[in-house]
Amino acid sequence: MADVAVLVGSKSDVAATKPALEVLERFGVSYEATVVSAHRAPERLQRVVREAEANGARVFIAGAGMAAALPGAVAALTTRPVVGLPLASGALNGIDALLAISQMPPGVPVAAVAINGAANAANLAVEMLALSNADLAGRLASWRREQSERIDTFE
Ligand code: RP5
Repeated sequence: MADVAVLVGSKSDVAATKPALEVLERFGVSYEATVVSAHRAPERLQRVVREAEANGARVFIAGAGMAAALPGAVAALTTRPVVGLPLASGALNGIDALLAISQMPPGVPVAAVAINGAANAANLAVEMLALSNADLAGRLASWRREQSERIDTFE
C-alpha cells in the first residue's frame, strides 16, 4: 500500500523530483514512484493509475516538463487529487510546463506548484493526507513551528 503515487513523465525528470520523495520520507508517508509518459505510453498510464488507486493512493503527484501532459492526463483518469509539478527542461525551461499544468479545464483540476517545486508538491500532498490523519497533522504542525524558529535565527 502507498498513500502517494509519484509519477514522472521521463527518466530525465527523476533527479528534479527527488526533493518530493525526501519530504514524504521525512513525514513517514508511504509512496510509490513510477516513470510513465502520457504521450509515449498512454495505455500504460491508464494501468499505472488504476493500480495506484487499487494500491491505496489517496493523492497523486505528477511531474513533467515541456508539453507536460502527465498531470492533466492523470487527473482525467482519477477523482483523487493531483498535484502537478512543472519541471524545467527544453527551450522554455519550465514555463511551458507551468502553463500547461495550471490551465486545466473546469471539472478536471490539477494543483500546480512552482517550476521545480518538488518539495512543495509533497508538502501539499502531506497537508491533504493530514486532513484525515491526526498523527500526521501533528508532525506537520511541529515541522511548521520548527521552520518558523529557523527563519528567526541570524546565521
Ligand atoms: C516531458 O518531456 C518529460 O516530462 C520531460 O520533462 C521532457 C523530456 O523528456 P525526455 O525526452 O527526456 O524523455 O514529457
